Amino acid sequence: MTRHAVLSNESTFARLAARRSSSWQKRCAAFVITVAACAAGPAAATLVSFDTSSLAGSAARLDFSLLDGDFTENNSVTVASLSTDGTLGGVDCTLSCSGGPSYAITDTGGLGQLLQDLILGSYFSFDLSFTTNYPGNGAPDRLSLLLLDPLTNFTLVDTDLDFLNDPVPTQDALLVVDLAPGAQIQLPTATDPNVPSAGIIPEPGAGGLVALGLVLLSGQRIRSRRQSAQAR
Ligand SMILES: [Ca+2]
Ligand SMILES: [Ca+2]
Repeated sequence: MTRHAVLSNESTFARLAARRSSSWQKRCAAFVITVAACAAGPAAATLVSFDTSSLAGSAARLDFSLLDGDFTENNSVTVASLSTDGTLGGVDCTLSCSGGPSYAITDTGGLGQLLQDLILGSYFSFDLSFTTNYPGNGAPDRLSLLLLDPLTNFTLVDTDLDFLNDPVPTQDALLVVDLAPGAQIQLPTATDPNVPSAGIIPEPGAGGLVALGLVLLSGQRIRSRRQSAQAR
């Protein structure tokens, strides 16, 4: 092969590498822009599940209540993909609640509430997402989940998530979230009978996907710089 032919092959390779790199960069950039647009929506959902084997066969009522603490109508909670190997029964979504089977509750009027009756199996689970607005007046709005006897509305479980003296009180909750920036899902450390959380799993957040897209872009730039250097 002549020196001219080798140079010609090398410059063809460099052109192809540059074209492929440009195409990759365009695709990665489109991915980042798309995900960043999605990031403007509600907070990423978290999959929450509880092991209800100790109460399997019992009639129960899930009570998701969002109580206003800051005297401002500024927060909402979404409960989606409610699932169990027991039997889902009637739903009451009338109090500052809308939708179905994905439900949104708000703090409009001071209280939003979703009630879901069911016959318990060995677990129930749902996707939870929420806003975290808190202007600093009063107390943060509080979401609590209670597991109740549908006949009496008394709790079926004694838990150590008891906040009777708080501005927004709750007792024997299976889950509590105080809606303020940086809000964390609080779970009980003791339950009687035993209803342990089978785990909370954050769904892939938009922020993480944006970071992944940026890593792909920068990795592609490093590779294309190396290929250009080798082709020279
Ligand atoms: Ca509020
Ligand atoms: Ca208790």
